[in-house]
Amino acid sequence: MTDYRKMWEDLGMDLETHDLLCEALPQAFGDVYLSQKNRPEGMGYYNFVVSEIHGVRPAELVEAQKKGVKVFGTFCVYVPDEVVFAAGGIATGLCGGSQFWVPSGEKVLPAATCPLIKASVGARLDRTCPFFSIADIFVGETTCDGKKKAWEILKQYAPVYVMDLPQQKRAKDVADWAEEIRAFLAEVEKVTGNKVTAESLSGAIKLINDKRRALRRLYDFRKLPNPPISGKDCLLISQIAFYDDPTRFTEMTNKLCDELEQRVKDGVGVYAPGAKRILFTGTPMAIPNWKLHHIVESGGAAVVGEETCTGIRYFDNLVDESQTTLDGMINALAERYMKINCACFTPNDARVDDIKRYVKEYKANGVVDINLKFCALYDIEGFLVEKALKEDSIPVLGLETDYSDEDAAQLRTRVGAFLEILNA
Ligand code: BJ8
Repeated sequence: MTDYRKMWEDLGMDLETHDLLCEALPQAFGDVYLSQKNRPEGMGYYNFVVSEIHGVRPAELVEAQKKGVKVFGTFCVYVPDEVVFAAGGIATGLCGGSQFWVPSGEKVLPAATCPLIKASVGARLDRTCPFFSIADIFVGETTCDGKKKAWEILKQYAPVYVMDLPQQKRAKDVADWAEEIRAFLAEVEKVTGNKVTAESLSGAIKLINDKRRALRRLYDFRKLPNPPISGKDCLLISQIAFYDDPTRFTEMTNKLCDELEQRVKDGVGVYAPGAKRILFTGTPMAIPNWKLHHIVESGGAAVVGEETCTGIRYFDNLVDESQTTLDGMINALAERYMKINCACFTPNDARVDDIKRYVKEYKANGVVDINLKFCALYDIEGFLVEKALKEDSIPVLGLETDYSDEDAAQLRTRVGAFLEILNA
């Protein structure tokens, strides 16, 4: 294994504290992932990416920076990666999913803030995540109040650019988002020193659409009666999609899908016959937040899909590839991104429709609606989601949690009781 200590030191990281983080991850990954039986061989690539999570990709980013490439750190699936890649930059997702960074985030944020925000800010302040140290600029958005205010704090430590996301979905809002993308493009050109052309943007649209197509292909296997891959493994792949090199990620995911195709032909599935099928809805699960998938799947059920931004919301809907002008492409980007149904929109009936559609497509027996503590958006919208599902006689369990393991036993009990109802 390569020694990355020199790189971490050069990045100004706190090596002592970072060592503690590196010690904990292999144990957690072994317990949750490597303990699974009958995993596809193609998961070897994603195991490797996790085993070198703070090494291999950060080293690539550092090498690219030496050649003048700029790295943009993002926190929301509304930020159009296409624009960054079209300017010869690299976009990398930065949402923090570890409890390890929460205490540091709490030094500058109220404890009553969503763990995703606390961990993301904490990772930067702690100097224990190379991705946060590498990013030349952070790109925030105005999706929720917590994030909006967190950018102002983050700005005291690093350059931050904020995109203003409309909160309704009228034609005027789509046009406003297209304007925001234009302003972002100008900022990206300024930071990178490169011009975005119709040709480069068209290439970047294809690049990111290909990633979406690969993820869609992967998720289609989860619709089968006995999926050839676990929900936990699919979550890991989705999480890695945020920061891996898009070309390599697409290639490796398609390769894995080839293997899954063969597994299906051979009748290989990963679940016991009759395992109940669960669809998750709600807040995103950033790496290494595998908590609820692990609880549900170790309880004997199958997680067959996630209506989250670390799931279907990330890859659903492609950008129209037929546009030939820069303007047309920017409008196509706005159209596609405004189809993401985040709870920050009002009204947001389309999200409820999506969830019902996914229940059918993924043949879910029940829905688990997850909320990260202190996320008012998804918590409040949860009432409408759960009401709509109950009206359609779709069993639903609402859960609220954070990144700590303190509530694991209680969650296990609640999930166990829910599965019993489904099994009855
Ligand atoms: S498009 S879901 S990635 S904002 S940070 S809203 S959990 S209180 S992450 Fe998100 Fe974009 Fe929407 Fe998706 Fe709540 Fe926490 Fe806010 Fe969060």
